Amino acid sequence: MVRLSRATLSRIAPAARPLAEPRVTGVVHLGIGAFHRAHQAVYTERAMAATGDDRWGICGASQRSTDVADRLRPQDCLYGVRAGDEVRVVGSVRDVLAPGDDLAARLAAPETAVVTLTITEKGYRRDPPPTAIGRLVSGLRARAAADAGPLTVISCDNLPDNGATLAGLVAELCEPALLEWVGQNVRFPATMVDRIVPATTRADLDDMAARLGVIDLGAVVTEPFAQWVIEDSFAGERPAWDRAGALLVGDVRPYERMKLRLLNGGHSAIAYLSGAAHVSEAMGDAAFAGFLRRLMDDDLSPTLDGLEGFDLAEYKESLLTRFANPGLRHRVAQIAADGSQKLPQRLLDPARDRLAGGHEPRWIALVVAGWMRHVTTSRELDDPLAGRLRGDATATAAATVNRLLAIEEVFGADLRENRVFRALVTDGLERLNADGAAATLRALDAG
Ligand code: NAI
Ligand code: CS2
Repeated sequence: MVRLSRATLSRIAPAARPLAEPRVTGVVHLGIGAFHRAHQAVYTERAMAATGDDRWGICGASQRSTDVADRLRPQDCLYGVRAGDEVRVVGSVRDVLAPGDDLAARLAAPETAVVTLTITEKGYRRDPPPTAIGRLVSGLRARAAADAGPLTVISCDNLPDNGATLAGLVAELCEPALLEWVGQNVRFPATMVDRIVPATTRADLDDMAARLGVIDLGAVVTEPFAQWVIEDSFAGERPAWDRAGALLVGDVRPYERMKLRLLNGGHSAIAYLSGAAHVSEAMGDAAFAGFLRRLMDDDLSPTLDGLEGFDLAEYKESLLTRFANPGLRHRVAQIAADGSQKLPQRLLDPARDRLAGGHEPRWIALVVAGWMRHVTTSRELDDPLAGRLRGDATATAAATVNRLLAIEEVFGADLRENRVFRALVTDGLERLNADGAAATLRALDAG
């Protein structure tokens, strides 16, 4: 079988061919992983197709490994996206920079008007110095020197206030003159991004080759659903993402909280308590599905506001249906990774909100206990704080809770001091240690 490329596109069914062929590369993307390829790149291609404005080709950059560049470059940066049974080759990515390539020059190019990022939650840590953001700042410096015009920089990672968070980290790395230029020329809109995109497997690549009739080493598999809410605050021009289904709004926060807490918080609950290998299997367990509903209804939904007129009940039902999708082989291990960077916005912020109102967030506390069990018992812990999280798996629940609550980067100083929270997590961990997750959830279900 031949490899996917512009030269072999004619072998592919017309309905699966790219919708657009950009002439100019107006977008630079940092962290060209699976999610970007199935989300922003798809919106951008649809925006070009809807308007005929072909200035929005994407130059991806993957500065930590050459893997994506090695896969996409021989394919002219084309790759297939499968959502359910629908397959299409996406044409918006035009180039992929590998480590060592001149990213700053791309960021300083006048045709670049937008930069997007998916560098994972840990890409925004202050310690060690954030290297992707360091490279972004070098690019901004080059752009200021070249007087190349305004730029909009959009974090598409699952963080609260991702725009302001990124702007703050950039500011910390700028000298005064650059900071002034950034203040006048750069905007950092906030976004809520949503589409479940599991890491591609060998079987996915084989399946894509069978469907397309050509070999595609950049393929991604996702769900039909996609959502993108963007704060309408741009420094200059942008792709017509609104014509591709994105929502441009004044305030992203209500959507972002809802998604991070219900979807991502629900995902983390599956990761630490279901015992399943894949998300959809967890949903087949009635006791677990019941627990998930209680977590959402009792502990997470009451912390959401600003959603007047929005059908939250329907949103939650749709999440349960999306999680149950048997067509997505979404490994819970992928979600369980980097928990120290995910729990705060997904579950600890809502726990704070509930505690402040005098409520006991017991379902959240049980997931936190599940995470504590995970970090103390996993043989291969995938987390930037792994060295500090690992501990004696035979320690008492109280000792483990004490040790982990003291990690301020995760729990702040407030949750460590909160007696109600501490007691709930300790009780949860005692139950999990004594009976295991399945029996604990069954007992709660009955009680
Ligand atoms: P991926 O593993 O395919 O790609 C991750 C990218 O981040 C790679 O380019 C990698 O080089 C880069 N990266 C990893 N660690 C980094 C660090 N410490 N500093 C800078 N860059 C780093 O993952 P995927 O699926 O593309 O997801 C990336 C992020 O996108 C997620 O962490 C999340 O914030 C966001 N996202 C993902 C969704 C999904 O379902 N996969 C959906 C919604 C958002
Ligand atoms: C997941 C998310 O990996 C994880 O932690 O919860 O990446 C999730 O798939 C997306 O946010 C869905 O939009």
